[in-house]
Amino acid sequence: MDTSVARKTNVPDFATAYYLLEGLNEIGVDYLFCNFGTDHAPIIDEMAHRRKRGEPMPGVVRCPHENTAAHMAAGYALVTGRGQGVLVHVDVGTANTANGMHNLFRSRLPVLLMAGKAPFTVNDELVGSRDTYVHFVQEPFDQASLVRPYLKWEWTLPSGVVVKEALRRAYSIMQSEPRGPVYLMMQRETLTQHWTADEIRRYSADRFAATSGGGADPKLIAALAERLLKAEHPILITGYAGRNEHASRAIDALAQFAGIAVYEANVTNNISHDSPCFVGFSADEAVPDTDVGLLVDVDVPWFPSDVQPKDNAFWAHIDIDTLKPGSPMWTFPGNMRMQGDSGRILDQLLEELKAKATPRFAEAAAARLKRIKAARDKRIARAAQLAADKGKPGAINPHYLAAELAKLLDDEDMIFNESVTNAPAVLMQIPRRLPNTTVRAGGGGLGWSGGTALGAKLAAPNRLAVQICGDGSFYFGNPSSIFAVAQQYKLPILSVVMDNTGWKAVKESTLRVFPEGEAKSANAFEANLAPDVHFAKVGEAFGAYAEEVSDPADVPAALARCVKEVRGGRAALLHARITRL
Ligand SMILES: Cc1ncc(C[n+]2csc(CCOP(=O)(O)OP(=O)(O)O)c2C)c(N)n1
Ligand SMILES: [Mg+2]
Repeated sequence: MDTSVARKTNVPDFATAYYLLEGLNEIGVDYLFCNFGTDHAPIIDEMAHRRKRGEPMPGVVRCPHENTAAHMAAGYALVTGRGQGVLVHVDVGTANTANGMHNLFRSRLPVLLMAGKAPFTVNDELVGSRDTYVHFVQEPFDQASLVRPYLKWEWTLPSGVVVKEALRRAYSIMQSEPRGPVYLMMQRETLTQHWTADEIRRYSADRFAATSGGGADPKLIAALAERLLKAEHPILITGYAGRNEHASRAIDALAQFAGIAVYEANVTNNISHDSPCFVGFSADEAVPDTDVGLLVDVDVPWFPSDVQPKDNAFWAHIDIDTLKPGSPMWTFPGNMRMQGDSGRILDQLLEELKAKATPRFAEAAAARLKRIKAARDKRIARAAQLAADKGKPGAINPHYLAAELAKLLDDEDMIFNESVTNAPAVLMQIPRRLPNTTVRAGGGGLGWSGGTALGAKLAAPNRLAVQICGDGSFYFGNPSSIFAVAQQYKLPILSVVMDNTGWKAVKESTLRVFPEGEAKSANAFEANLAPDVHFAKVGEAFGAYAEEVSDPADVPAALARCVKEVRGGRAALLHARITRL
């Protein structure tokens, strides 16, 4: 039945799915990362319809697995700052994105997740009624509950007449700070409803803005500047300020002016690793001595089980998300908390400090910079020493492997570091100058680096996107889906698999809790995976260039061949046999 027949008007008349695609284009969704099912028949038909009419709509990237789709949206948002659409199949497809939604939510990355819902009519009352077995079994009571812990907003589209308003609302919420996932569900009968073009209102970006982070109360800034003027051991710890270039520069400028040691804690890189104030990825040695500490955009500045700050230290917490409402527990100190744009707040702080700085302060800051340089030099020497040991055949040293890769990368190239227990080696051996170019997931759901690299590559075709993962993480990432997308959409990424034949993190965790336990006595950590696998063949099955390397002497040439292939337009995979767990 075509409901448009009933309408006697000259105004054009289209299905809701037609306006959905138009609305997505209007809110600035460039891509839909899709895994389709029966729920999408109206959307698929309108995609063809809009294409036939030459009308704009987002590009469609079909992903064999939803994990790829969700993480491609993550990579794209990471590079552009803009959330994209992920379109999946009812409850089952939504369930397959849960790991991705966890990672996006914890990384504060926007995404508009969309899924169909089983049709609500069963007797062909409306276009799109139930017509197949799965429609009767794919309707849970609470579909959104599958991803609700990771959502800022959810809704089921009640009628096509509000489709553009719903999309604008979804977009404003996902793009407002702190950013994150939103979820829109749609039934087939809603998507096939017809509406005339003048019944569908437009909701433009200039009238319906998203909320951004602001500066801080000048009184708090003045009080913090007073503290810093008197500080003897100030430090700054940051986890994700580097998602914003301005904040990265502001941290460096403040640190150099005031002689503050800067540490990074997960998520991304935030300050040039060439900065004289950058001292590494663990503040454990410095925290107990700190008298004035700055926590800037950070989730986990240290592990309280390892280190405790002084009782009388003063901690200022500057964060786009000071409250961490997504976490039942958040334990880190903040004698003063300022929620907002960390770049703007640190600019305010530096201005205030400059106005108040005395010669004595300048002298003390200069003395601190000398101490910081000594700590830096020590760290750099230690990194070189670790990389000098190449390992043995079948047991390549990850430090050496990462250091060799570093030689082949440009400043703009992007690393997605999912090498788990070897992540510190990758961080240490591949120093970066530009912020947000070495990313670790804000979340803990493994299997993210391949999809994220693909999404980043789509957003930044001229930059190399490198996935470095453990063998366990490689499996989690559904690699056949990753390489299929790389081939189909010509998205050449480099995948380096650090294979230690299993889950070293699981073994280490057991040893941390039970250093002398039964598992240790029996040398049974339930961590070994199949030892004789050939990951290169997975890449080759999808036309990627692939190599296996186990002799350290072969590492530089193997890496160079892989990088050359990727820069030439073909995905490449290097399966490296590193020191076993
Ligand atoms: C989706 C998911 N499942 C399970 C885990 C638990 N987990 C954390 S680290 C790890 C091992 C990862 O293995 P691999 O990538 O080879 O790194 P390695 O520990 O060997 O360095 C596992 C299974 C997780 N974080 N995410
Ligand atoms: Mg492993």
